[in-house]
Amino acid sequence: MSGTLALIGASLYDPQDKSAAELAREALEGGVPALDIVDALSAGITELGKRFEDMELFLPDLMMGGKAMQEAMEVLTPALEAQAGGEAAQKKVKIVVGNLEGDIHDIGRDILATMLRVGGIDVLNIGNNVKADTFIDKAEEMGADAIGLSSLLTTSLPYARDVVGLLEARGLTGKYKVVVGGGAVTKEFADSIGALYGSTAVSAVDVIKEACL
Ligand code: B12
Repeated sequence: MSGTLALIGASLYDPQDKSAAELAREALEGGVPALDIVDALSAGITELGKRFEDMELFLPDLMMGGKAMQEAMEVLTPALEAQAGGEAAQKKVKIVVGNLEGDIHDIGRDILATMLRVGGIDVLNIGNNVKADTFIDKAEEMGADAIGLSSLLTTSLPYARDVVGLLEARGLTGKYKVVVGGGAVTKEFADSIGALYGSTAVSAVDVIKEACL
């Protein structure tokens, strides 16, 4: 099984005869847990990013790998969501999630949205390149408990501080828990703006539930 998983991950930076989506479908049908396949894909895309940074691979490779991962996630999402349920008696936590202004890296945010739903949380996924005040408008409309900010670009990260500042300016501090995550974010950064931090989509479920329930 580990060979299959390694191949799925590697297919993102070293294309194989079969696409990542085809390999993921075969693994799923062969009984490999969907979450293990997500982990393998995440390891593969991390390696792709490293090779891009080291200039072994270039922007077209990054784009192809990103697209291949998204297609594989489309295969896996129904299986992940099928694990949801069993939480009906509890109050449902509601969260708005999106990528900060300038950032269009949506793979991780979509995984986050799926894993939060699997964990029984109501998610409004508002997409890429979201302006700071739009996060707050959408949270107000939804009656959310929390706002989740995703950022993979250091240039987008300052907008997380703007969301916190705008909440204060609009008299809404404390109404929403703010949680940040994504490759550009560190725990130290989250602490510095008074936000919660989730290093992975899976760990974010507990962080958000603990803060909001
Ligand atoms: C794929 C990819 C792309 C694809 C994106 C495809 C897509 N639809 O998402 C494309 C080709 C479009 C792209 C473009 C660019 N990219 Co890019 N990209 C990547 C790459 C290789 C992988 C990102 C990814 O999907 N990771 C996998 C997911 C699963 O991980 P994740 O996002 O971190 O999410 C997990 C957790 O962090 C968490 N999480 C995510 N969000 C949140 C939010 C909350 C609230 C919580 C709690 C948790 C959480 O949950 C996820 C699952 O556990 C990274 C390198 C890397 N290693 O990250 C570079 C990387 C992010 N890109 C980079 C760059 C520079 C760019 C470009 C500027 C390149 C260019 N010259 O044009 C553009 C910018 C586009 C833009 N405006 O956003 C740099 C960023 C450097 C920086 N620090 O600012 C990186 C780090 C590559 C590098 N090493 O140089 N990219």
